[in-house]
Amino acid sequence: MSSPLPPSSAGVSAAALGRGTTWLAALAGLAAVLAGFGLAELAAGLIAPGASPVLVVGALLIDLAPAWVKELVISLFGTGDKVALLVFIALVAAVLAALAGILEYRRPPFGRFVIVAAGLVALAAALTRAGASPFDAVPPVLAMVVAALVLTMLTNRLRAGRAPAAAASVTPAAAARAALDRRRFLAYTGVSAGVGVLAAIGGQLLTAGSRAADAARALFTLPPAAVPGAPVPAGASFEIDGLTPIITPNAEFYRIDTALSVPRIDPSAWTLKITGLVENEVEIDFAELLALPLEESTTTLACVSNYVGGDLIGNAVWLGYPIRELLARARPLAEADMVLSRSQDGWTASTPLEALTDDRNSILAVGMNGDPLPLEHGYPVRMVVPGLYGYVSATKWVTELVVTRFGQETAYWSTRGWSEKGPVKLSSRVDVPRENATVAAGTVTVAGVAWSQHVGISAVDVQVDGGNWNAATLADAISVDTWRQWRWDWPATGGSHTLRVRATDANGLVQTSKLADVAPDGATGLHEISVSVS
Ligand SMILES: Nc1nc2c(c(=O)[nH]1)N[C@H]1C(S)=C(S)[C@@H](COP(=O)(O)O)O[C@H]1N2
Ligand SMILES: [Mo]
Repeated sequence: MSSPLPPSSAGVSAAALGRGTTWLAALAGLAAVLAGFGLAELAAGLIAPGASPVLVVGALLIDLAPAWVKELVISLFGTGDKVALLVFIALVAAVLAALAGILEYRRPPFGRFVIVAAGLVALAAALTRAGASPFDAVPPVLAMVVAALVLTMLTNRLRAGRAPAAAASVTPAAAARAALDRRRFLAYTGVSAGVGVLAAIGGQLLTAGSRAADAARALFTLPPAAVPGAPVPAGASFEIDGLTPIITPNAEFYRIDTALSVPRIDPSAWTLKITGLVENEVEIDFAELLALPLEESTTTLACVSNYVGGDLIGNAVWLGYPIRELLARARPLAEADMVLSRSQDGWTASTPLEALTDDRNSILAVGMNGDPLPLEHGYPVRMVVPGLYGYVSATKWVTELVVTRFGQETAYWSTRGWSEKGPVKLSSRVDVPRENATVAAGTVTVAGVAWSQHVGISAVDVQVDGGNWNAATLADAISVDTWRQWRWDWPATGGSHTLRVRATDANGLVQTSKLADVAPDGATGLHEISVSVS
């Protein structure tokens, strides 16, 4: 900062040489860890896709997170939760790396101990993943060994370039030698970090190249529906700017799951097993599934983490085969009351057996809005169950259905404080005007959506500033399993106003104004927005 000469200058004082050493030691730690991480990414790309230390540690953190953390992360970052987690891991790793560098410089071998400890956590994370193989140990072990070796080498370099203790004893020749060593240290550090970054990029390219699932999906064409869905009625959709489209395009469909790296399943290797309390275990592969008479249905999927007014909900036309038919082949025993569906990555959901055997459109879906399921939405096969939140029904990348009892098995989120059953709650949302919008006085169109999957919506009312409830006009329903658009023409007068919406379901149940948090079984309350009228 105020140093008269740059540190690499031959005439630098001992004090100036000593000052920056802590930072340089931290830098050595960062470079060493970068080299280790990078080579581990490369190794993962070559032999163990999915076992990258960053991803396995991230996955472990996701699995360890209690319900309130999930809720907090989703409320802060929404569907950007995974990017937020990766940034968090990178920051923690950087802090630990810098700490390891300083410790190794001041008190060897404690810096290496930090690295070995972190490496063992990554190793444990890699080997406890669902479907882990012994090869998955290679990337974390490599990261640990490389980081420890590079750290030792760099801190030795740094010590060689250390200034003599007393300023008085620094001869120009000694100072010049120290400065040269310091430049060498910086060069080695730069090379280590550079190798790490290049190796990480190489690893990314390799995993991208080996993505058989992407290629298979790109070549795959959906078979036609044997039972086409009822067409979406023209009257199901008001043409209003800013109103949520009645069918959510795939690219805009919310995504919520615990999968830090999207499972990539080769459909030719995919099977679904039905096991547990059944008379007859069933196993079906992808070709067999596609050869069955597939049915089309429109179902609105909602996340239990959707707060009142939130956007973790979407509506799609799904193509799939009724789960009820496959369960009929398996013949569940009389005592069974639940199906635990399991995905390829080990995630589970508990669905009441009845919701899968009654006449609703509970399907094993292969198509979404005319396309094969997108990878993030469960390719090649997922479950879609009308009327239940996703966490208890909508298993993506599904590979097993275990017929069981609620008393016997507990699903992923139920072991983390969420309810074991999750029927979707009656709710409604204002889409236009937007929160805090300014509109012109006169007739203002207020519009939004309302849903009560598998029951249906019979009325929607809008209230201005706590006054009377005004009946909104409902668009045509597609079915009881989908959301419904509504609109109301508001004679708006100048000033600030609050608009609230309230839906009534087909059973006459009126949406409650009582506030409930999203945990443990879904939010309640009325969506309210502020608008100023000029
Ligand atoms: N395998 C797997 N399936 C899963 C999940 C998951 O974490 N893993 N999350 C569920 C949750 S909580 C929801 S809300 C829906 C979301 O489905 P979408 O991402 O296709 O919108 O998927 C469900 N299926
Ligand atoms: Mo969810």
